[in-house]
Amino acid sequence: MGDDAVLLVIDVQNDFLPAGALAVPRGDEVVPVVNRMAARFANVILTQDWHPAGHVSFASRHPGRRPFETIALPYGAQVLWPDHCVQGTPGAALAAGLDVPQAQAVIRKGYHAHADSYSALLEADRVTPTGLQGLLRERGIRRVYCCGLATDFCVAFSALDAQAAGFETFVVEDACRAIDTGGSLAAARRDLAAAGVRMIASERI
Ligand code: VGL
Ligand code: ZN
Repeated sequence: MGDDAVLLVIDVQNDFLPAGALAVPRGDEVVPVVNRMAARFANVILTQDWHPAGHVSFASRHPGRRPFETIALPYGAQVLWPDHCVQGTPGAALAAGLDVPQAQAVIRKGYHAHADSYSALLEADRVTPTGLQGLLRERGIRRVYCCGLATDFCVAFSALDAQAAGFETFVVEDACRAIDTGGSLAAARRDLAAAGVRMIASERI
C-alpha cells in the first residue's frame, strides 16, 4: 500500500487472546493475518489498551457490579470489564506472535483513570484526543485500514472516529475478532455501515 495508507493494528495484546483476562474468542487467529498484511503496508501503527490499576472500566472498582454489566458514568454508558491491560503487566504486552517490527508508532490509550478509550483517536468523553489524528494528518495519511481486537469495541470505535475525521476508512474483517456482548457486534456492524466505513477482506488489499 502507498504512502497515504496506514494499517492500524488495534490492541493485539495478551489479555485479549484466548488465555487472557478479557479473552476475545479466537482472538489469536488474527495474528498471522495481521503479520501477512502488515508486510504489504508502507505505514503500520499499533495501539495498546493501557489502563492504570483500578481503572474506571474495571468491574472490580464498582462494588456489587459484575463484568459485562453496563453502568452510567459522567460521559455516558460504560460496559464494565474484568481487570485487563494494566500498564506494564504481561497481559498488556503485545501478543508474542505479532511480527511487525516495522511499525512506526505505538499509540497507548485508556490511561486516564476516570475515562475509557475504545477509540484510538478520541476518549470516551468524546473530546479528549489521543494525538493519533494529528500524527496521521502530519504524515499525509488519507486511508486507514483497521484490524485487530475487538471488532465490536476498539476496532469499531477507532474506525468510526477515523471516518468521522475525514479518512477513508476500512475494517479488514478477517483480521478482527469480536467480543459480542449484549448485541455489541450487530450494533457495531450497523454503525459502521451507516457511517460509510467499508468492510474488506485481507486478500483484497
Ligand atoms: C477493548 C474492551 C475493553 C478492545 C478494550 O480492545 O476492544 N474492549 N477494553
Ligand atoms: Zn480496556
